[in-house]
Order: sequence, then structure tokens, then C-alpha cells
Amino acid sequence: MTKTSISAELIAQHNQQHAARVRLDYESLGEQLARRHVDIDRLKADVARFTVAVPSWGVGTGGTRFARFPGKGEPRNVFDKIQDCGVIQQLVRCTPTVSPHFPWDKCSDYVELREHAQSHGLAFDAVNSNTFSDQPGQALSYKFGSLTHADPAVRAQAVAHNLECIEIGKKLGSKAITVWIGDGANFPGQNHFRRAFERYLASNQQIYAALPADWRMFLEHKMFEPAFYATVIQDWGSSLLAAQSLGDKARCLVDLGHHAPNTNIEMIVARLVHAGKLAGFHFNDSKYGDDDLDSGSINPFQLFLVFNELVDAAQSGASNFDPAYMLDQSHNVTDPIESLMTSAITVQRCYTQALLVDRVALTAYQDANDVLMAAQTLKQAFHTDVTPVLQTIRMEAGGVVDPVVAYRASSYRVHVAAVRPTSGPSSGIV
Ligand code: PSV
Ligand code: MN
Repeated sequence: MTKTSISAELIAQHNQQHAARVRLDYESLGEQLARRHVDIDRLKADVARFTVAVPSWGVGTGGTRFARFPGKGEPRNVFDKIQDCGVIQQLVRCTPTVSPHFPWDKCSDYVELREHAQSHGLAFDAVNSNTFSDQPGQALSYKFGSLTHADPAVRAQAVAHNLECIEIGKKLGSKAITVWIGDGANFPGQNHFRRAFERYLASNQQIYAALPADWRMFLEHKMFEPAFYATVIQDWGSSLLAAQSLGDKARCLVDLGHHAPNTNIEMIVARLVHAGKLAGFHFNDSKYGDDDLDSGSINPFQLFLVFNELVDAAQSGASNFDPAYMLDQSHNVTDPIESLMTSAITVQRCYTQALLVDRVALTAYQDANDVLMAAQTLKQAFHTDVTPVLQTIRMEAGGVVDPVVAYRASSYRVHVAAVRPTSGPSSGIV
């Protein structure tokens, strides 16, 4: 039996208040879509299968390089984090998995952790390794790199950590490891570019060799930070070279925040699909750099355009196409649970809108060089308010019409704040 933090009565009452209105909105949207030859019930069935993983680190309050302002009732450990993720899933019903990060989520009994997650209706998604910061008691420092470090002993330590993550992941039921490293240079001359990349490949070969047969390795690129001059895996080109040289199980993960402003990310997605190397996503949004803002909060159209490529790839039967969807956000000024719920729904919304693109018409406009109508075809889908579809899916799955309203009404944050002491102010990003 699934443990529920939000009471069944509250959920029932909330939905009762909204059910009649949602039904009318759904019918009205259904009529509108029927005129576009879209069957709303089929659309709903497609969208109901869509899920996105929640990052375990996202339920704690984040920070910047300058400060962190802790919130009330923050999770004290991975068990609390899972409880918070359970609330998200209970209300939105499209986030049934959690992506853990080690050593942040280390615990003494992973069988117990897996059972704890199951009891909250959750399973585990990709495990993430951390060789971008030093941990208390760690033998060798990652100050000058990890998997690409000049010293083979540091590289060996970083490889060993990744192997440990795979072992933990096996116990948790994960099927992938995401490797992101902060390795690089802050000054010209600091690193030998080719040697650093060669060391990256050699270290990753050892990790790759330890992957179980049904696992994947997700390589995550990032343009800059903490290496501000030259990051070893700074873009999808380096990531693709690495994935191709490692083998079939290695794929390229796209974190939306890891590109220069104005980069055409949807085109990167199309290229990775073409290469059969798209691992999946870390969804978030940004204005300037790796801001880790809530998905779709700055540029929802970009998110839609990414999903436009994904739906196109799925519908045209692209090979090796099975992307993993995860959020990767830092919530500095909002309640993380509220941000993650609204972000998951935003991602689900963009997927739904992308399903509405009239692809036959779009192809015809593209082939006829009818630029304006091609663009309008995308805009028509993007401008469709699919809220009634998402609300109906949530209600039918046992979630709620308006997750933030229900969450606030539950006073969950107040309840957990009573048992979880507020962590002191701290500096530095988490
Ligand atoms: C790095 O900025 C990143 O996007 C990687 O995915 C990390 O694992 C994550 O953020 C958490 O710091
Ligand atoms: Mn990321």
C-alpha cells in the first residue's frame, strides 16, 4: 500500500470543487481539436504515458555561489527527499521516478531505501556521480579535475566513485549512470586540451566496462562553470565523440541550461537523434547561463520546439530513440516542491502541444517553401491551451486538478517543518 502524505479526503474535496468545470473545459477543447482532426481522448491516452524524473537534489533549497537561503522543513536525508518526491508524484502523477546523486544520497541500507521509495509509489531513475566537489575525508582532491586529472591516482579515485554509483544503482533498480564532470581550465595554458580529452575517454572506458548489459551511460556536457576558460566536455560535439568512441550504451544527455544563450538546442536534439545518440534531458530554464530556473519559466517556446523534435523523431520511428526525461533545477526563492510540480506539468504540457503539430501540413509547407505557414503550423500547436487535458489526466490518475493549491491547502510544509530542523544559512551552490 502506497504511503500518502496528502490525505485522500483533501484530494477528493479539491477535485470535487473543480470536476464539473474541468469536464466542460475538456469537452470544449475536444470540439476545438476535433475540427483539427485530433481525437482528444487519444491525445489524453498518449500524454498519460508521459513521465519525467525528479532530481533528489531538487527538493532541497538550492543556492548560488554567493549564498543559500534555507527554506523551512528541508529534507534532512535521502529518506526525507523521497517523502517530498512522493508528495510531488501524489499530486501531479507524472513523476514516478527519482534520480539520485551520490555521495549526497548515500545511506547505509539501499534495500531499505528502495522499499521506502516503493512505499511512496516511486522507483529510481539514472544515478548521478559527483566528482565535481570534495567530500569530507576524501583522500585526493578534485580541485584540478577528476576523470581527466593529470595524476592517475585522482583519476582512479574518480573512476572508483563511478563504479560505486553503478553498484548502488543496481541495488536501487536504476538502469543508467549520468556522468557530468566539472573538469577543465580557468586559464589558457592550464590544460593540454587533447591530453585531457584522451584521459576522459580512458577513464570513462573503465566505467563503461562496468555497466550491466541493460544499462546506459549518459554523458552530460556543459559549456562552462566551474571551468570558466575551457571545459573538457563543453558541448554536444565533444560529448558525441566520446559517446561514439565508448560504444552503444553511451549516449549524450542534454541539460537545457548548459549552452550559450540563444543556442539552437532543438537542432542539437535533432542531430543527436540522427546519430542515434540522444540519452535524454535535464530540463530547466535559463536567461543567462546555467541558471537552473524552473522549466519553461523563461522560454517555454524553446521547450516546445525541443519536444517538437522529439515527437517528430518518435513518430518517424527514429532508431535508438528512447530518451530519458529528468528535471535538473535549483530552487533558490520558491518552495522546491511547488517548483518541481509546476515544472513537471510544464514539460508535460510542451509534450502535449508538440503532439498537436499537424505534421502532414508542416511537411507540405516545408516542401513548398511556404515559410510563413510552416511557422504558423508550429505556433497553432504551441498556442493551444491543453490545460483541460492535463487536469483530466491528473484527476483520473488520482492526482489533483491544481497541485499547488492542493499542496498549500495540505500544509505539508508546515507539518514537515515541525519535525525537520531548519538548516543554518550556508554558502555555495548545492
Ligand atoms: C551540473 O551543472 C549539473 O547540471 C549536473 O547534472 C549535476 O549533476 C547537477 O547539475 C547537480 O549539481
Ligand atoms: Mn544537469
